[in-house]
Amino acid sequence: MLLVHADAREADRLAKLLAEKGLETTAVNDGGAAIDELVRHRFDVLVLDSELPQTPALELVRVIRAYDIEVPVVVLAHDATGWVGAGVQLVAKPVDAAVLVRTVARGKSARRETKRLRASELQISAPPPDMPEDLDVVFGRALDQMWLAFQPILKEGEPRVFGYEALMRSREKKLGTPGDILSAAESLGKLDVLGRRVRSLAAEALTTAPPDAHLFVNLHSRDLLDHALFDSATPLTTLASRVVLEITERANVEDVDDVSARLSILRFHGFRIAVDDLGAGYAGLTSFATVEPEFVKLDMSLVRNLHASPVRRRLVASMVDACRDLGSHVVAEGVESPEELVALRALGCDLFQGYLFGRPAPSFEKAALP
Ligand code: G
Ligand code: MN
Repeated sequence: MLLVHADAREADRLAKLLAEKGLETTAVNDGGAAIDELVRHRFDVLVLDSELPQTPALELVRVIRAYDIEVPVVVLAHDATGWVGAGVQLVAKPVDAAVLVRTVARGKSARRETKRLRASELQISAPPPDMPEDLDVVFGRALDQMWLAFQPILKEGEPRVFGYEALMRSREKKLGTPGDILSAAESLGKLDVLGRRVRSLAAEALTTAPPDAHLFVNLHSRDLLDHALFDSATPLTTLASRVVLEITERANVEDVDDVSARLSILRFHGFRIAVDDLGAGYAGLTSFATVEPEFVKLDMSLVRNLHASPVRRRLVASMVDACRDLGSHVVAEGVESPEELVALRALGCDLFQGYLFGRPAPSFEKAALP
C-alpha cells in the first residue's frame, strides 16, 4: 500500500503499525511523489492524509481516480467536510491503530471484489496463467528482427551532420524496447551475442552512412569482456576510425578488470570512446577519470529546462569546463527546445543531439542546427 503523509514522524509511526499487521507500506510526503509512485507501481490501497501542504487532498484523489479508478482510498481527516460522495473511506484523526488496520484491510478486499465483479460482468474468465513462451526463442527472434535507428549529432559551424548515434530496435513485439531486449539477454547470459549483433549491424550501416559522419555505438559494460570486441578482423574494427564507442556512466567501469588496458586496445584499433549519460547521478565523475574519454555525453536530465535553472546551468558550466580542460568534446543530449539550445551555446557547448534536430530514424536523415 501507499501512504501519503506530510508529517514524516507520523508517517513512520503509521507505516510501522501497518507493517506489524503484514501490510507493506511505501511512504511519501507529498502529492507529486504519490503520483510518481502510482504511475510506476500498483498498490492495493492508498492511505492519504487530508492535510497535504501543496496539493489539495480532494484534488489528488480525483487525479488518482482518473488514473486508477479502482484503487481503494483511505483518507485520514479531522472532519468529513468535502469528503461525502468522494468514494473514499474516512478515518478520524488522531488515527486509532485498530481502526486504520481494519479500514485498510476492508479496502484491500474491496479491491479484490471489484475485480471479480468486473470479470463476471464482462463474462470473461480470468486471464490464463502466465505461460511465457520460451524466452530463448523470443530472444532469438528479437535478434533476427533487429534493426538500428540513427539520431543525428550536430556540431556548431559544421553544415554537415557530425555523426549519428545508433540505437537498438527490434520488430519482435514481445521484447519491444531496448531495455526489454537487454534484460532478456542478461537473464539468458547472452549479452555477448546481443553486443555482437548490434556491432555487426552498425558496421553494415556505415557502408550507407554519409562518408564523413561518425557513428556512435552503445556498449554494455559486459561487452568490454567480450574478446570479439577486441578482434582486429571484425567488420566494425576495420571501420574503427569512424566509430565512437559509448560506455554509459550507469555501468560501473571500475568493475571491469583492466579496463584501461582494454580501452587502450580499442584505441589502438582506432576507436574513440565516449562516456554516456554523464550527470545521470550514477558514478559521478569516476568513470570519467578511468576512461579519459574523447567524448562526453551530458545526460538529458541536465539539459532539460537548463535555461530556467541557474543552479543547473552552473553545474553544466563547470562540467563543460572540466571536460575542455581534459580534452574531451561534450555532446549535449536530449535537446528539445530552442531555449535549451541557447543556454547550452552560452555555456560553450558545441555538439548537440535531441528531438529539436532529429528523432531516431531508420535511415541517416539530414539535419541542421537552427
Ligand atoms: O542512454 P542513451 O543516451 O544512449 O539513450 C538515448 C535515448 O534517448 C534514445 O532512446 C533516444 O530515443 C532518446 N532521446 C534522444 N533524444 C531525445 C530527446 O531530445 N528527448 C528525449 N526525451 N529523449 C531523447
Ligand atoms: Mn547513448
